[in-house]
Amino acid sequence: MQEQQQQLKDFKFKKLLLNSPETQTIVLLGYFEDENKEAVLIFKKKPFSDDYQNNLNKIIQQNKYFENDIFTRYNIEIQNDEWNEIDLQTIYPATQKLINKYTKCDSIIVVETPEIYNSVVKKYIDEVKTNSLQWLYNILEGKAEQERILYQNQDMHKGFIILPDYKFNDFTNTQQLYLLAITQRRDIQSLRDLDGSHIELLENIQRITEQTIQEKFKIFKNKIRAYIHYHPTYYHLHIHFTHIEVQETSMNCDRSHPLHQVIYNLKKDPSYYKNTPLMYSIQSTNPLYSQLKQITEQ
Ligand code: M7G
Repeated sequence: MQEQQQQLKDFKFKKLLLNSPETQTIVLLGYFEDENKEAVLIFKKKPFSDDYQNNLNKIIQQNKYFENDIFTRYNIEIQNDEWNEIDLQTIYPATQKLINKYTKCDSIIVVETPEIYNSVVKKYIDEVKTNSLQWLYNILEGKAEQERILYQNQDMHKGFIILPDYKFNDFTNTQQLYLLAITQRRDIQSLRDLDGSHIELLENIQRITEQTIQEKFKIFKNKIRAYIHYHPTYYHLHIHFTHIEVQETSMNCDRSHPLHQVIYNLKKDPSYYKNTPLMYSIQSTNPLYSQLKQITEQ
């Protein structure tokens, strides 16, 4: 403990990797004694504790900086209290991969027209589509996570498997429920491949997953979000089902397409996802980034 505190005092700052007002986090890169052994420090403001009256009594400064009608904002300072506490995670020595993970990267908004999809994106998906899918094939082929499966239908065309996402581990905390429905068929890489012929499959997945969640976790469908990512990380059709309390950056509107909306769109127009422009954000670490940046800057 003593040694750790000493080290923090000796930290030499090199670079700011991230300053995020949304997550109230800053990430610093630096080192302790040896400049070649880098350290990452992640500072995050802590959630409020619930000792309200005691903390309010400790306000020592109150400066108004905004007022309009009934709306007023202040900068306040609280003496010595847990509301000011900050959580610090250190990674030392930090690998380049971890440094990249915590570094803010540039992002752009892409409106992917069918032309952009057909000329650039499809080629990329065809090249990488089976990359990193081994974990998912292991589940479908009965080689991994079999004890976690909640429902399965082995039919190679109509079948699918429902199981917990690996982010959901504490089954006693059902407010963190996060399930995946993964299709047996391997020919649907993404939302772009869906057409009217898949409506029955999607409706079955929706109905059976909602039933399974109600039976196993006693949660009604009005507490469940079901959505598909475009672009996903893994190009094999899977649908996310999360409890409404799950706060995940992965469900942000840049990537998530609600399942009920997808089914509705396909019913209205069986070729909807072949013809519609799709908007998303893409980070500079994505291999498609430079090509799409060039196209979208024209
Ligand atoms: P995605 O939409 O392809 O990408 O979702 P995202 O990760 O950017 O959201 C894939 C989902 O699969 C994510 O929610 C992952 O947490 C989950 N996942 C990834 N892996 C490697 C596994 C795994 O091995 N087992 C399980 N059960 N879930 C996984």
